[in-house]
Amino acid sequence: MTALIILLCVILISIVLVQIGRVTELTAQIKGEREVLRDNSKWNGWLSVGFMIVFLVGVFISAWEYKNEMMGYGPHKAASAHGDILDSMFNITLILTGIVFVITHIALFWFAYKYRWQEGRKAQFIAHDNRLELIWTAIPAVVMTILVVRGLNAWNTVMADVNPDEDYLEIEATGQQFNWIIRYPGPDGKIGTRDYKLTTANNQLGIDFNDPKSWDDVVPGQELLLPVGKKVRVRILAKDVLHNFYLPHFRVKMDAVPGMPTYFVFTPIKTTTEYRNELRKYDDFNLPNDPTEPNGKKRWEAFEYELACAELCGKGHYSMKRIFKVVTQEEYDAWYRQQESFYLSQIRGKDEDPNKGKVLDIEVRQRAKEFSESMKNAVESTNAADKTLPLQYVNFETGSATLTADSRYELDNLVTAMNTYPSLVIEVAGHTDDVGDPLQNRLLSQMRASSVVKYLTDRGISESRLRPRGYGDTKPLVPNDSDENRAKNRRTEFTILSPAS
Ligand SMILES: [Cu+2]
Repeated sequence: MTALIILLCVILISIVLVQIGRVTELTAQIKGEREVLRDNSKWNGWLSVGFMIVFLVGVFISAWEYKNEMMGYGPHKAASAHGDILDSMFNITLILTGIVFVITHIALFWFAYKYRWQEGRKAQFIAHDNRLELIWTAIPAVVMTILVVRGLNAWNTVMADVNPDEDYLEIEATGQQFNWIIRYPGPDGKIGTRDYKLTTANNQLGIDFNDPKSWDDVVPGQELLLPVGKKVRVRILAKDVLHNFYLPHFRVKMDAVPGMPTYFVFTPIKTTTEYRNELRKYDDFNLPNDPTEPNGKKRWEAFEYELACAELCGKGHYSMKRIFKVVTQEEYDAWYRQQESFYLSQIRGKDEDPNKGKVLDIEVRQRAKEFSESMKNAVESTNAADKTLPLQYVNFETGSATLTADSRYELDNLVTAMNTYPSLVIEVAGHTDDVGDPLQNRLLSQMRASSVVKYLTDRGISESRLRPRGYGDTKPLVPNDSDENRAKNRRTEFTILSPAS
């Protein structure tokens, strides 16, 4: 049906055009060619002037109408320290090209009117004019120089790398089909090295875990935070094809090139909340974010800083969106403290772990912290059940009461705790599973408890504060019905006897 209507329209318009042509021919015959030419020229001239005015007015009205859609205006203000430099470059280019646009537009249509065909007027021929040549070479040269010099200046400011002694946060963004993997440094502030040859399903970034700097690195889940006012340096990499790291609100855009690391340095200057409050002033942003839910969140409430991939990198390109929340330093610190080390939570003990069987500094520190926290709880608690704590990392050679070398770390924590709470008296208890002779088990557990006590007395803890006791298999934690449960029952623990709080 639509096709038929279109066809009919085309036929009708063709007929109209043919008829207009005929009418013109007829009038020309009646009036005479010259007169028609003069009339047409006059009409064309005036129409040119009319078009010039209507078009120019339209340009300025639409520019005013849509000014809030431009970068740097209204709700599209930059949220980073360098953002205004780039926005002002767009402004200068807009102003200069705008002036040229208006002048050439007026000249084009005014000349069409002024020099229309008139009886007896002849064209003037200019073969060559040095003055004109000079003017139209010099003006664009000066304008281009201003733009290029300003541009270079802006590039040098925006792309300036950080000084090594400066305070900044370095994160790493790796693009792959189809997501961004973001890595934060651990408390050491340094990101560990990588080697693509180490890439596995568990270690997608190919992080080198021989490098101690990588042990505390964090690969956060969906939520990504940045502290406001802090310089951020992003290392940008790609694993497969070309991607592009694009944070439009921060005016950050840089290619992620496979095999060639790039970087971008920027400082977020507005928190997500501050930016939302600015958007709130605009009518457009007070519309519902989801049109099907008129009472849901407004657009300004739903606003987030988005990370996108600005390179058409494949079918799933659209799904490379991530959200960066900009928050205060305190909120950032609170979030950061909750993040787990990628290595300790995902890799430790697996095939990819080159440090299997070794206790690492970072674990010793972490366990010491946990030990002192649970010790504090146990001392302060009034509940009898909380007074018994396991010595999870204290182990003995098979079938003997000799402590393994790595047991010293936790025993040293216990020494520290005994010195922190000088009135503490504890019972050190050894437990076994139900395999073997009960009497032998009792004996072994007693010897093991004594080994622990000896370790403590050797380090200056008074023997009067320590009661070693071997319980053998008499106090299992869980029924001795599987290897796993038996392992749980073979344990060393201690109980705070006094002071009872
Ligand atoms: Cu991409």
